[in-house]
Amino acid sequence: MASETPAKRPRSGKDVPYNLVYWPGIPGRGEHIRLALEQAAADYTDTAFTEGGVNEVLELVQGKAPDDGVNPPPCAPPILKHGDLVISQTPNILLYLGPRLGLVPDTDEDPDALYRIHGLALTALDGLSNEPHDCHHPIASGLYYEDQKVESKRKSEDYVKNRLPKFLSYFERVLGSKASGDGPWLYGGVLTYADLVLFQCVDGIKFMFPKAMAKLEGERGHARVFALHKAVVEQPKIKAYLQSPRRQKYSNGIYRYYEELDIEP
Ligand SMILES: N[C@@H](CCC(=O)N[C@@H](CS)C(=O)NCC(=O)O)C(=O)O
Repeated sequence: MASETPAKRPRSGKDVPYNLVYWPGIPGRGEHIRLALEQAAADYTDTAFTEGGVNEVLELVQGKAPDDGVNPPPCAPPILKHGDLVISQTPNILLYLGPRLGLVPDTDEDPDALYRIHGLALTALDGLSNEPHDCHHPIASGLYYEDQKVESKRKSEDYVKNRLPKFLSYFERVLGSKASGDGPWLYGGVLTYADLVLFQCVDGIKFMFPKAMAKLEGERGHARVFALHKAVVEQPKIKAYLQSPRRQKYSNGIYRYYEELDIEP
């Protein structure tokens, strides 16, 4: 009998719940983890909704925990705790969860798929999450938006005109490639965590730059990308999640709405 790969091995007992540690009040990068857990109907807790949850975030990012001789202190949330494992970095957490939650093809049958899918998730996070964040914080993450408004406008103009269409066109190309397979998904004809990441990025940018996104959607040059967004919304578990109070409103996180940055491309 083939032994289980580390990616699928239960940590300590099959039903160990996942604990997402993230700031309360914004979807933020934690949302990528929530969507994966929700699509898999996984048993999880979320510090955004637990009493004193913010203290758990602070203890971890201030290095007071985990002081267990194994897990290094994380720098920033999202952080995932699963049994005795504590890991951070959004794509790293998704790499861990993907095979466990059935959000990648079987890693025994197609061991390379994980890295292909992960590359797509990393690219979406680069161009459609990190860059939008820098549109309202182009000078310093530690400064207020109000202290970098002029530069934010310049950055957003370039983003909307050049970078956003570039990344949407890239994903349109991926979705039109043979590797995408049948159906609306990025890889192999099945929904993976990369699809959920791209959905969340597109969704956030629709909130942040509605004029640009309406124009790009209307031009039909990125029809497959917008169809993927719609197909994710229509997944029954995601649909229920999006209508639940667990889905937080966009506010002062990565995707923010500032009228002066809502630029026509
Ligand atoms: N590359 C990291 C970035 C983590 C990150 O910047 N987290 C934000 C919240 S979304 C944070 O709290 N950052 C604190 C800081 O950078 O000082 C990831 O993808 O998880």
